[in-house]
Amino acid sequence: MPNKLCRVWSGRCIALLLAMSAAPLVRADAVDRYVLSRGGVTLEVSAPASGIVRVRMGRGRLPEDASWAVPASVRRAGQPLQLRRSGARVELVSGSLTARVDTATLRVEVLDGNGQALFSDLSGRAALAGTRGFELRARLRGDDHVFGLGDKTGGLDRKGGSFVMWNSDAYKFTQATDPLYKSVPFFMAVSDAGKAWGLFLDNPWRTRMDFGRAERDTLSLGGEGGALDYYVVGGPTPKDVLRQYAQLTGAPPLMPLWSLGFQQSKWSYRTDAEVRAIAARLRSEQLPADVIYMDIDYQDRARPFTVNGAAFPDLPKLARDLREQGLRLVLITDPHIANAPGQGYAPYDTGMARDVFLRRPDGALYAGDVWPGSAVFPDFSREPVRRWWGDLYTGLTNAGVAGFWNDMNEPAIFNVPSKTMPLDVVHRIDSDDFAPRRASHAELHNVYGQLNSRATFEGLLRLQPDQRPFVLTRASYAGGQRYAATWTGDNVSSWQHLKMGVQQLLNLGLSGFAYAGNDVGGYAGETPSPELLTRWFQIGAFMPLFRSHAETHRADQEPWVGPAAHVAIRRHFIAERYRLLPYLYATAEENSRTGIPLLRPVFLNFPEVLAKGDRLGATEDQFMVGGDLLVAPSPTPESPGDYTVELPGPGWFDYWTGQRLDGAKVSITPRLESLPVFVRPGAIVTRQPLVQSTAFVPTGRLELHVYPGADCRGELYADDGVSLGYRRGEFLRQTVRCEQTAEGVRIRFEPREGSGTPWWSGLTLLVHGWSGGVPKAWAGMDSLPASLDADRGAVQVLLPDMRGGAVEIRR
Ligand code: MIG
Repeated sequence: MPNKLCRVWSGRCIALLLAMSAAPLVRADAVDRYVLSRGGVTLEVSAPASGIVRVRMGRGRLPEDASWAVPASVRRAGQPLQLRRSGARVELVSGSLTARVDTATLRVEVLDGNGQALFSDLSGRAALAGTRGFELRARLRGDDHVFGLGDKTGGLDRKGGSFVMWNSDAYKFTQATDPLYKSVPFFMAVSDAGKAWGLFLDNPWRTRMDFGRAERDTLSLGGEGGALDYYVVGGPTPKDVLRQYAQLTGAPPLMPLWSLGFQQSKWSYRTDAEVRAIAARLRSEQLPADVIYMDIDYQDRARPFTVNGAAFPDLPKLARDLREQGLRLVLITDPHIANAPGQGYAPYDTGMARDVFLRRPDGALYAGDVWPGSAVFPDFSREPVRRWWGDLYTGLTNAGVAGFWNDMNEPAIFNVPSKTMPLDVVHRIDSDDFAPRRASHAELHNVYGQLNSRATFEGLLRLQPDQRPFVLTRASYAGGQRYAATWTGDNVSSWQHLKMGVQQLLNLGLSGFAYAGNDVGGYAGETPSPELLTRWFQIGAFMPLFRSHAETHRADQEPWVGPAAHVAIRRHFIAERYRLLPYLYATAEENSRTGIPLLRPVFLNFPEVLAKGDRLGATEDQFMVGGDLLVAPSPTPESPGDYTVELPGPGWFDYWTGQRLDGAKVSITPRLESLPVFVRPGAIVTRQPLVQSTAFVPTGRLELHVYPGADCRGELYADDGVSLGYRRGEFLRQTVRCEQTAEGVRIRFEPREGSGTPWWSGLTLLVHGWSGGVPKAWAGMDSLPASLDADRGAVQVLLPDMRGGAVEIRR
């Protein structure tokens, strides 16, 4: 046997090193991938990017190289591996990572640059000992915390837990419910020292991940079918892991700015008049808002892509009139198409004509009961079907509907114990670089929602090529963040859910899904008390998606419901979100480039907090928005006693007063009207004048709040908020830095990127941390007036729009 086979594939030469190679290699060789067969099992190690190792294993031969999560362009962009051989071991080096393969057992160990094992597989080829699927055990370090896995409940740290990936409609889920709506088989392990690595198991079948629950210090990954195909990423920081995961599965596209505004939803606003009344009330109450949702009851007999003409006689006019008030419509469009032959129902008729619906193994159409009664289901695993689906949006986008909501796409089916379709329903995959083939629903179940939202997203892009699509999906799979935002489904109006929702969104952010929200106020159960609703609005105002929603047949829970004092508090927090939009939007833009989420656990920005013993527990209820704002709600919101907030270090600021705090511990006596928020020393936070909708461009000045400290910086980012112009350079991005000088503070404006023009006429600079003494002198600019804002402990200076240069404030 030759020890190297060279064959041309994708225009490149791939070196295959075979097991029986005779001559041991004496020096490191560069190979594109490494393949070895032992005992009927074939292993492949490759590196799609430096610092990322991919491992595939198959019975006999390797599994099909295709994926719903990792695009072909990424999988095929192999980085060379340096191959070293010593005895029974082969080492493959990719960047700072080394994959060590035991050639007898096919065990794989992945080591970091210091030779420390991150991932140590204990199974090797025995992982495939069963007749199908796999069972892989690996070592889990005792001090590793585990995060990710999407919207699952349980604590922030997944350690000690066991989880199943199986997309499920989980009405009124609890702390103990698993599985939930989404399957994201990706986790990050972070040691007490803040060192992180990650693993993505790319297998859409029903899988299981156990983090030391079944067996101490042991990670086990099990799958019922499909390929053993996983990626190990090496960090070494938690943020690096997220960047690497985004290299594989993509970062969310920059969403339209309006989707960061407040969104009001309800199952269901049933008539044109009711929607108009909601809009009018939002405006008359001065409650800033951007979106009103229409749930299933706008449709004719719950049939997707129809409108009940009696209740909504002129949808285009409704959409236009709302637009004038700065409000956009988002409409639900479920995947279940009414099984309504011969009734002139176009989605059914055109779908049948093109044979888009799923069938049983015997060829009969599969039908299941959902909202329209008997319904049929598009096979989204076929590209032509996704195109057909996308075209169904023509009428609604022409009517002026701005965004779409893909619900029930686990898919959820009524009146069957499994709550979904039979597993032997046949998909006929025709997509990406998959070989066209028949596949069971058992294989496609967990990607059904992802492919449904992909079809919607891609369809909207075809229909409105220069508009950023907004799609909200309930179910998804890894990589689905490229197509849609999500929410955590049917939560309950309870204090426990208010708390749990934070953890769910943090872990969604750590799993690629940066745009996510919980139904504010809670969806199911008893209607929230005024206190619960108010607290939910306060916390919701800092969540990536801020959407109020509730089940049908419940009392109203719009922000104006309840005592006036409560409404005033909710108004204040919604308004604060709108003031903070420049900061939130800059964070969203960063996310679109890096995959780093908007909502972050404290350790993501400050990995060192993990080392402080029980600090993870202490920080579980806290969260950060971007790199600079730390929000610290009560850990026991239902019975508010005093509590202590531990900040990552000293010198932080109170966001609301602007005052610098003394130590790193703050004692809080909860008051209904306040939610403690703190600012990192070194932050530069942008704020804008209050607008009632992102459709109304603010006038006046952009506020730059400077909080002096180490690594002092902030980002200005602006674009038109809705088009893809930013991809053509039509944006404005500018880094602002500050440094403490002998005499005061210098603020430096770096040169601008992009061709965009700002809405602001100038800047209001607020430098916090000044307790007294009006600043004496200015350098860099001539005679600008400075004033002391004693209440906020800040010096305030009005600046022109700064395209570059620096100003200095001297004491
Ligand atoms: O069977 O469309 O999670 O947000 O209001 C319930 C009606 C179907 C479930 C969604 C919920 C939505 C509801 N839907």
